[in-house]
Amino acid sequence: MMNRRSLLFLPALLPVAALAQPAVSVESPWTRAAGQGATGAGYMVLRAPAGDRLVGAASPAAGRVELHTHIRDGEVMRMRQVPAIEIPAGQPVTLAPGGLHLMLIGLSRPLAAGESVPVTLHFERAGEVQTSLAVQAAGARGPGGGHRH
Ligand SMILES: [Cu+2]
Repeated sequence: MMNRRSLLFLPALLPVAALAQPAVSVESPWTRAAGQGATGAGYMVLRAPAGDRLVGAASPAAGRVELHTHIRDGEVMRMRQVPAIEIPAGQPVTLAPGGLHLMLIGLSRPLAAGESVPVTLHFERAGEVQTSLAVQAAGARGPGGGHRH
């Protein structure tokens, strides 16, 4: 009995067009004023219509930038470094005081209210995305800035 050979054809092309559209958006990136050599924190809202992961960040204003979260340890909230921040498809992820944040370690210059700090975000799918953190007053609790009395 002879074997009959059949060729298997792979689907012609994978849909690479999806890679061309903007895969993530960064909204309201901000930080707080801080002194040279201090540690700053970066906050923002991240969206990825198709889902993505933030896997790293860097800034010319900091020695290094880590991804951090807060975890409850008894009655104390502690910061902990995380390897990545998941951004579920179509679901905004908020980096904010008391939760997820970028940690800017070893500021190479003071951050003064009113200026902005360039940051490069590294996403697993979207690649590098440039943003800049608007520097708010030292005690600010949100991206809007200004004092509340
Ligand atoms: Cu931190």
